[in-house]
Amino acid sequence: MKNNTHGLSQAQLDAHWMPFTSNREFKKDPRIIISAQGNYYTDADGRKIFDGLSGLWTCGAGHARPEITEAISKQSATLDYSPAFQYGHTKSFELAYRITELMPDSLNRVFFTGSGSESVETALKIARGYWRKQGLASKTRFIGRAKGYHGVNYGGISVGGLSPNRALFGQGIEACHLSHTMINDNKFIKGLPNEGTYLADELEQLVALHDASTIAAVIVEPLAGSAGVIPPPVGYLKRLREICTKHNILLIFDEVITAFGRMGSNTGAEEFGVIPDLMTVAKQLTNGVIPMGAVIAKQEIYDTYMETGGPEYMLELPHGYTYSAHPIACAAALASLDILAKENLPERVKDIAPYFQNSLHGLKGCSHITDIRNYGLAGGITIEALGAEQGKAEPAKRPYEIAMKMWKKGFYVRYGGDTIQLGMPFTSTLPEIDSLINALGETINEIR
Ligand code: PXG
Ligand code: PLP
Repeated sequence: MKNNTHGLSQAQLDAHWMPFTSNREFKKDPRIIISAQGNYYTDADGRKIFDGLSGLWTCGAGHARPEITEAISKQSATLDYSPAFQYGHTKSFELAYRITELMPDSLNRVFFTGSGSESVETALKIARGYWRKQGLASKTRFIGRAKGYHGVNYGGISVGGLSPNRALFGQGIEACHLSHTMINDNKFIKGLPNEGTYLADELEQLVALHDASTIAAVIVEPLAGSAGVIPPPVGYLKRLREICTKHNILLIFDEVITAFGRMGSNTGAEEFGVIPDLMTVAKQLTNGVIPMGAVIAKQEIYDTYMETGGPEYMLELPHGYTYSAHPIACAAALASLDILAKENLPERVKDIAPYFQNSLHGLKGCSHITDIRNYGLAGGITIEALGAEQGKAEPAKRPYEIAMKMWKKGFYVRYGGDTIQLGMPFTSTLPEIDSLINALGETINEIR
């Protein structure tokens, strides 16, 4: 067996089919992370690497927080697992209540899942069931948005709007899509763009085409993350809300990236002043330490299930995961939300966001950059496709090369499609922002 420098054999490397990874490229020259502390990773060569995406938008409070470590260790020694169905443990109720305190008032019923994808699937099912329970069984269609990312399960890829995530997988569920808001007028705009609010009116056209009697819900990310950070035009989400209310269509905000601080508020709903009927969360809920997600519903939706649930011993919602409300995940989430509150992290994000914004937009003028977008501590840069002039476009090549060079220089940034994404830790210092942005500018200019 051949050993590579990381002590892993080729057979071991080959055995793991890695998610959303170029497996063949990775396994030739693996990027192995050994440990993490605060805002930095240490790799197999002992190098310190700044975490410019907070894990995968997960670890805003920084890595290896002792409060979370302790909570997990205590919980696993006390109650490591508890059957999720028909029996309960105290932490899930404490956590559910704690989450509702961070939500807009009317969102006050929490269903736990194991991830963002499961949260999306759960929200879509709750939405369809809600209408069916009211005798409106034809309301099954979902409306998503181009460039939307809602995880990888069949419901999520159906409402999602990233074609590479759908192309291989055949028939999904009934869904159509609004246009995205990444229009030419909005290039290099700092924060929320003023143009593009009119794009919300496409919802009226889709309702006219399909009829509200066939539509269960609209699902959007308040700020699209995976597509490369697309902040909503001013008034856009409010307009979607008005049209949904007018036509009796549920509005779902997928806040897997935007909830718990990233936008400078507890949620995107709070930050942008628009209240959905259902919200999906995950990632930052446990600071990324343990998988956990949740769907938060308006009480009226929960009450509808209860009122139509039949005899009391019967299930109102035949849905749930083995790991729903896992006790260790609940303990991690409680500790993580404690840190968020104690250290005022959403406020800290709001405080340093203008600095991040100016620093990031200072990259305008570097080679290949065709757009820069930001809000809170999220930033997206579009890179012109290699070979676009010759009609042989390779949109993902330059972002890949940029991210690899950055890794070598000691900075982790995310690349996806034709974009580079930044999701700075909430605990970033201003010099850390400067050094990441400087290295990024230098690196982008080095690329052919
Ligand atoms: N909805 C949204 C809005 C997300 O951002 C999911 C659902 C799915 O969550 P899970 O936990 O099933 O992965 C996500 C996840 C990126 C990146 O590079 C984004 C995500 C995941 C991995 C990478 O932007 N978002
Ligand atoms: N597949 C099989 C055969 C199962 O028994 C279960 C759960 O009991 C599942 C899938 C679903 O797993 P989970 O509840 O972790 O989503």
